[in-house]
Amino acid sequence: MQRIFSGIQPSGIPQLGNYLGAVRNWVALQDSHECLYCVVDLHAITVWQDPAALAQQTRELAASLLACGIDPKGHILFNQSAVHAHLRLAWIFNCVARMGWLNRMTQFKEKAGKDRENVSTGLFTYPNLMAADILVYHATRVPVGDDQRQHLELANDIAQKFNRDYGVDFFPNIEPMIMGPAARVMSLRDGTKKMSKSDPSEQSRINLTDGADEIALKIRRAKTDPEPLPSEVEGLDGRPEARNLTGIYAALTDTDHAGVLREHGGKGFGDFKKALTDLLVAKLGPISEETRRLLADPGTIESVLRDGARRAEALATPIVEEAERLVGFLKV
Ligand code: AQP
Repeated sequence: MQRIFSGIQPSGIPQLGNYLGAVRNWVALQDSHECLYCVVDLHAITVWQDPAALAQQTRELAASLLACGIDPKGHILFNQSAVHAHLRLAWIFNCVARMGWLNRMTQFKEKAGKDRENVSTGLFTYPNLMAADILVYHATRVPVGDDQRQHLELANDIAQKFNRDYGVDFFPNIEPMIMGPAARVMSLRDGTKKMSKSDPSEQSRINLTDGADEIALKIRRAKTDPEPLPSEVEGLDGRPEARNLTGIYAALTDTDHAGVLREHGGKGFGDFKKALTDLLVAKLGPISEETRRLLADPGTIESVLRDGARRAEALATPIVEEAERLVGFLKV
């Protein structure tokens, strides 16, 4: 069975893009793969996190993943800071990766924006830690949203350079698994910007904890254009907001843009938004309810994470120790 690793940051409440681009696929992959799913709190602090909120966000995210259907007994669910092997390998990778490679990362450019001199060095070296997260388990498949493709290419560059530098065939090649019509869900306020849990505008995203009224309001306010929905997919060209809403609908009904337009082409946004709201409420309602139920017992969530960390550590330790031996560290 192939081993999968994937992570999600406890940097806020998980949003619809996290669910459609990642978590929903994580659940499906449990049937056919050995899965490690990680709440990546080390990554989260690459941008400022309120210390009083971070631990609770970690619990909330774990609860939400369990509510979505992650199975912590058949697979492994844990928080990153609890398994030190990630950091040991990340340091080695900091010394393997080249500045030029990291300089090309579009996520860094987007997140740093004009304030490049003032962002943390952790934000810059984030892809090296991400490579370590995956390779410390010799995982070969990584289900992620489309936005992470470039980071996975970099992880492969790091693995290959390590193998070349040390004359070994130690780290495997990683294969991104980018799935579904909603591989990239866009902001409800701007169809050219990705939906994000840390977007300052609450109206830009659907949170997995939103109730029916919040979902209805956010979809009603979602930016659109004055034209009705087209009947053909080509009619979505140059209409990013229309494409985004039909993409969300398609992902939730396991169809594609063409399928949605066959059903809704020619309708105005008023009608389509009503149908989309009903669908979102039906799909997300049970998740938010179960998340709330789990959060009432934080001790159980913590013990799930503790057990996952123990099992993850047992897999990662021999691999990081071998990497350290290859590098030439003296074991005393
Ligand atoms: N809008 C999105 N569409 C599709 N997939 C998405 N993912 C995130 N946003 C979208 C996927 O969710 C997984 C976990 O992401 P993450 O939380 O580790 O980091 P992120 O991609 O930076 O997500 P956010 O919500 O935008 O977080 P913040 O605001 O903290 O930066 C990844 O597989 C990602 O592709």
